[in-house]
Amino acid sequence: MNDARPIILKLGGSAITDKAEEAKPRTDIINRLAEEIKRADLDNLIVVHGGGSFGHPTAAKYGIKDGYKEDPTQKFGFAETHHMMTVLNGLVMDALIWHEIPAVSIAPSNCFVTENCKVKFFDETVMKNMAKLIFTPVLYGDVVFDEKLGFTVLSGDQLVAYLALKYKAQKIVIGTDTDGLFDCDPKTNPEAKPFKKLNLKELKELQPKLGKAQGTDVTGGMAGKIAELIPVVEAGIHVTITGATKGLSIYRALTDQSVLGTEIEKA
Ligand code: IP8
Repeated sequence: MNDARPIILKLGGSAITDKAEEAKPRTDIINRLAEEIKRADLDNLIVVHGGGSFGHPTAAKYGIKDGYKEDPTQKFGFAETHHMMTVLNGLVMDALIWHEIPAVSIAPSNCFVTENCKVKFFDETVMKNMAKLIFTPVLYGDVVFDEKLGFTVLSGDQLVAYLALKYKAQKIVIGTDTDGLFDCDPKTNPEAKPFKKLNLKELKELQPKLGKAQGTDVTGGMAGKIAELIPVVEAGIHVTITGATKGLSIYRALTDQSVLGTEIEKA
């Protein structure tokens, strides 16, 4: 990587797609996010996006997360899920390129291999060369080959945590479809209370209480996200979770300004 420790931005699948309908992008939001990324003008940014209604329904239909069960239709499911993710990634890339960001996508299925769903191998050659020349790598939740299971799903959240720990990220910004973490689902409960700040201990206590995502989500929704973040927060990396669907929260979070959302720190 270049000398600067990276800032990692996760664009949640629930923000960039409509999870109520299969393969429905929210192109207006994707475009606004690209505008905010351009405006933040960071040369050490890594973008990772989720699967939303592109990756999850196909992955669920063929049981990709739990591995290859000798069912040949699953092989097509693996290929189709990857393809769906490249379609969503293409829309994200369209917006970034339109805003003149030197973004290049890296398909995790081509450079990550897991073992029992955890990253075992990552070929970082391309990533390192991109960092040297200050490109903006764009990764996404994807299907990957797994040394024990044959294949599985590698979530964008696991990628964020892996890259943050590997490259000692300055900070992580997570854009979701809610303004941070709440004590219950704000989309179904108007009484839901937001958490403005959480430390590691509070995050660990909260994790088992968090609900599953709405719509199909093969990688565990908010509870899965927090499980991935715990080692990152333990390593002292600051995490901001904020809304990506409106306002300028992503721009503000990327440029160290206060946002409506949840700030997570070790102590
Ligand atoms: O939305 C999952 O990525 P996530 C991607 O970050 C697939 O959990 C292929 C379902």
